[in-house]
Formats: sequence, structure tokens, C-alpha cells
Amino acid sequence: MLSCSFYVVAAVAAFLGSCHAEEKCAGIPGLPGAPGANGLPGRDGRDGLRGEPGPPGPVGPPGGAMGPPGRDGPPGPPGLKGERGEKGEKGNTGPPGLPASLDTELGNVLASLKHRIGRLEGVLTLNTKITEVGEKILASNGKEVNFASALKSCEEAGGTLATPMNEEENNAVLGIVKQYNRYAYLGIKENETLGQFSYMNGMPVNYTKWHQYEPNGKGREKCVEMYKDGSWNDKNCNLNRLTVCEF
Ligand code: MAN
Ligand code: CA
Repeated sequence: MLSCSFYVVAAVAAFLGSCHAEEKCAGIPGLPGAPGANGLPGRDGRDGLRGEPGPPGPVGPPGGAMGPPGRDGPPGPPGLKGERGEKGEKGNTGPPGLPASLDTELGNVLASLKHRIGRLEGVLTLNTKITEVGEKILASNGKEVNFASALKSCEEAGGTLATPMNEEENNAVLGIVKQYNRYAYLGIKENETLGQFSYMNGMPVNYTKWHQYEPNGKGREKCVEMYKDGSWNDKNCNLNRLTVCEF
């Protein structure tokens, strides 16, 4: 605000200036009035933005009622795998398919497998690892053991002890006996009727190649060995003989 003395000085200055060399002087202007009173207060401004939630309040007095349960926490890690359930019901019959004989895709797979197996048999025969006779495959591990051990080795390999059932098969076993130059056990044993021999499945033998005067160990020689000429001899089961298996 301008002070009162300013107005006085301004008035005198105007008087001195305006009266210079004039016949008639203007009157002295009046003093400015006092400043007016303040206007009415303005209207309230609009509400500000909502503030952040305040900190939790102090714990209430003891004895207050328990608050409502809080919200569920986040899901925990997956649990351990459960035990295997019971086997389910048998499913429905599948859609009808082609008979295998008319399925060319399947036929091609079988032909390819046969070809490959044939080549593998060729390799094994070339290396004198196997002998093929009819539908049988003969092989030896070259080991000489008692009858029970020899039979076990053959069965663990998925076969049984070599059991010649005709001259051709007998000659095939003989080839292996000659190869190792060792007598071999056959898959033939004396049965409950002493003096009679059976295959491992219990059926009586229907082809034999007994050496002259054999078998002669009725009730004592319950196993059968092949000599190096292909003939057979009934023999003790606890001797070590070449293991020859058939598959
Ligand atoms: C030994 C054994 C018998 C066999 C006779 C043949 O005694 O091998 O099993 O019968 O020889 O002379
Ligand atoms: Ca004998």
C-alpha cells in the first residue's frame, strides 16, 4: 500500500509543475481515499486425492471380541505323488482293423524284420556262434558243468538243453561237440520207470542214438552224454560236461 506521505509529495510536485508561468493555476487534487475492505472469502477448493492407508491402530483393550478370520493365503507347493490306484475296468473294444494278412504296412515291417534277423543269423553262423537245424538254433557257451548247472544256463538264456529228436538234429549237436572236442549233456533224463528216458517236459524219447550196450546204468546213471561220434551214453549227472543249448 502506498503511504500517505507519497500522496502529499505527489500533490506538491503536480502543483509546482503545473503552475509554472501560467496565469491561472489548477486547484490541488484531493487526497486518494483509504483502501477498500477485503472482499468475501472465496469458495472451498475441491477435495484432494485420497491418501495412503494409515498404519495399523494400537492393539485394543484385552477382552475384546476376536476379529473375523483373515483371507486365505497363497496356494502352497504341490504335495507328494499318491499311491497307484487300483486297475481300472477293461476298456471298450477298439475300432475294427484290417486282418494282419491284408495290412501292407504291417507286412512291410515284418518282411524287413525277417530280412534283418536273417542277416544276423548269417553273421552268427559265419562266426560259428550258432548252428541252425530246422526251426532250432543250437549254441554253446563253451562251459563244462554238471547237469543242473548246464540246464539252468540254457533256461536262463531262454532255451533248454540240446535235445536231438532226429538224425539231422543229432548231427547238428555233434558238430558242436566236435568243435569244442568235449562230451556234452543232452536234455534227456531217466524217468521214474528205471531204464526209460524222457525229455525235460516229461515226454518219453522217440528218437535215440545209444552207443552199443548203452544205456547200462539203470537207476545209477540218470543223465545222458553225447560222445564225439554222436552216440549216447547214460551217465552220472554230477560230472562236468559241455553245455549245448537249443532255442
Ligand atoms: C563207464 C561209464 C558208463 C559207460 C561205460 C561204458 O563205466 O561211462 O556210463 O556205460 O563206461 O564202458
Ligand atoms: Ca552208461
